[in-house]
Amino acid sequence: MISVKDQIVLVTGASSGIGAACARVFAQGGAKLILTARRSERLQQLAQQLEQEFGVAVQAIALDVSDRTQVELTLSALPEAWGAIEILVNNAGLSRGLDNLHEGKIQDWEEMIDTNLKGLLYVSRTVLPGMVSRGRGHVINIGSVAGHQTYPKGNVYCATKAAVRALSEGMKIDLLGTPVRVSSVDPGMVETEFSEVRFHGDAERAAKVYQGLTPLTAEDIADVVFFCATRPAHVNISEVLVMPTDQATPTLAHRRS
Ligand code: NDP
Ligand code: 8X3
Repeated sequence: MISVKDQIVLVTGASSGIGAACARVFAQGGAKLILTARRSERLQQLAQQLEQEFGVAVQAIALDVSDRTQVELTLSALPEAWGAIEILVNNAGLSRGLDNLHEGKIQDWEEMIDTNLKGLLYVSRTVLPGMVSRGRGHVINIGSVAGHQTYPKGNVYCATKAAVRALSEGMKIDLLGTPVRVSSVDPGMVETEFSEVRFHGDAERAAKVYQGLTPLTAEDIADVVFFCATRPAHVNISEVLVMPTDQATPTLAHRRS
């Protein structure tokens, strides 16, 4: 296992769920954190907590990954001591709606494509050149089981996650010959704000997604991300599919009630 102590780790979408859990696990390991998301108040709170609890330095920066100019300006304006990002966790993402394709809402599609696909690309394109020129770095993309199997009404969300899978593969291929590593961590059901966001704030409908089964927690996924990041330099964990014991495929889950 290699240490992440004093390494600079950038987590996108760190204001909740898997991103916030990743921030915590890297803080516990002594990393220096750059936490980004759109909700800056939440980020500030998390940053304060982690600084107090683990004595690490944290930069909390409001950033909408779907805004290319904002991504480029924000990341290129990092203080000099924070520029050498060693680990990038491309986590920011969302689903919007669960509709038949022929009835889907275009605005939902745009938001998913702009965030899950284009946002990941904008951030990676800005951070990767530094990793290559410094000769060290690791990109960890949060994909999904939805990128492995399309499920009814998941159409565009599944397409964005299939694209993330293809991009992880493409990054690994294009970075061959450099020491930069690329991993994809692909979860099944994780209980976070994900379903509430998907259903545009309908908490009751969101709760039903996890009813009668034991879903994964954000911490379960953060553990796997941390595992990938702490393998020896010659080991690249390329892809990890992590499912709840109660879920076999996106559409096949065991519910007790
Ligand atoms: P949450 O809704 O809890 O967290 C999503 C995070 O992404 C938030 O911090 C949110 O912050 C951020 N985000 C959304 N849009 C943007 C944007 N445009 N710019 C910057 N940040 C953004 O859900 P999860 O933690 O579950 O989701 C994290 C990742 O995990 C996503 O990529 C998701 O697709 C993936 N995933 C989730 C699964 C699940 O079952 N929960 C399963 C498989 C994959 P803010 O709103 O403050 O910007
Ligand atoms: C999130 C898991 O099954 O809702 O990516 O698509 S699922």
